[in-house]
Amino acid sequence: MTAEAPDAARRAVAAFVETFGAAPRYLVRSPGRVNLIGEHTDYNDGLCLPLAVGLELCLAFSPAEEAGALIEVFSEDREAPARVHLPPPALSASGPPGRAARAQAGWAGYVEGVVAAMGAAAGAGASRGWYGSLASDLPAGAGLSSSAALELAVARACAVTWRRDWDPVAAARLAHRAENHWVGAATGLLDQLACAASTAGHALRIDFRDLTMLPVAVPDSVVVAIVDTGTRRELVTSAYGQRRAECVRAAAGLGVASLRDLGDHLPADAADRLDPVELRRARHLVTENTRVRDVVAALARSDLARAGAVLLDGHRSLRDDFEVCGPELDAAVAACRTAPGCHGARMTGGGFAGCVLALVDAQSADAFAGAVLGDYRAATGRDGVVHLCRPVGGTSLIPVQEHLPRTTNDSMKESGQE
Ligand code: GAF
Repeated sequence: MTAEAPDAARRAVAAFVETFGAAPRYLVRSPGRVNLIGEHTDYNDGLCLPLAVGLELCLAFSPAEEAGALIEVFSEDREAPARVHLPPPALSASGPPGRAARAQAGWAGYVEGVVAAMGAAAGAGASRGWYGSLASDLPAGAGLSSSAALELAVARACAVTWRRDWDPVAAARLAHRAENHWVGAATGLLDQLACAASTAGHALRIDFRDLTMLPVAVPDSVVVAIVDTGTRRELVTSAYGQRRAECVRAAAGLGVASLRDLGDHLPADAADRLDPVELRRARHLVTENTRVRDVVAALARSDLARAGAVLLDGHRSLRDDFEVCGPELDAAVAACRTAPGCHGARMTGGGFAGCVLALVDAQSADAFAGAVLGDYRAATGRDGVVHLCRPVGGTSLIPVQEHLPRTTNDSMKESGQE
């Protein structure tokens, strides 16, 4: 089936009203992301081209009246709230704290880690608590950055409450520190930057060597179709760390600090200096950076056929050279290729499970979705979900008023709170 229009904002506000008995002061929306091209390049100083999508997490919150209070976040699908006492816990660059220090596991650990990272930046300003309710339309573990969306939403709530200017790049870096040093997931900065710094209608070309960013318009004639294969992975325990280590070994074997330094070609003697696994990893990185440049150029001239062909190349590289594909991801890409209006498709995100994306003519989007889901089911016996997306802007505050449940809205009008 194709997905319903998301309404996380309305659910977050309704949950807040039900839990706290009043309307929230603020509402944050924080999007998920897909990566059009440039996979596993972020931790290799490379290039990538993500975009934020309208599947999002929303956090309704109010600052506490008293300083020195608590941060407390309820989630619609968890019984226990995340609680962080102020002053924020200390975040160490030496690695994730042990279980005793990192009191909360799962989603609450992300809340705790971001409060710690934002608190370190805010210093004595991090004295006031806040309380909130969140709702999400982002499936966890599907490769759409539900974690980064949560991190950035919490960062935004802290910034509002502690009266800090909102700098998307600085916030992304702090959220990334929390993920690396508190949660203990050794990921790159791609997800946080895409969630924080994307602009509507555009993908974001990021150069991880110097963090320069360039919005790249995605032609109005296409949608980005996300095909959720229904398979899930756990980033902390996946082969992600192993791939990172293989890239480091490949760079060392070729005498460069990072694989980006190789430019557009492997050295002629690369096969003599690397083992076969390292050679394949290095080849993916070198060709993937070139593919990012190719897709940026193709989008600039609205050459969707070329952009789609490069996506398909990228998929083959992730499958055969970087070896992070899986049978369901491969079956979903095969289903996309033959579906109406499809220019190209690839797996997206860390890999092994989750989602594929396709560039699809907007006019053919519904026919595309129907064909893909039928073929995917025939190939795997699984039901997928298609989300038809256009690029949206990064984490932002949105008006509370239009998302209030009708009864609350009416009583606020009556009591003159508008
Ligand atoms: C995951 C990681 F979190 C990112 O940093 C990035 O490496 C991606 O996999 C692969 O491109 O989403």
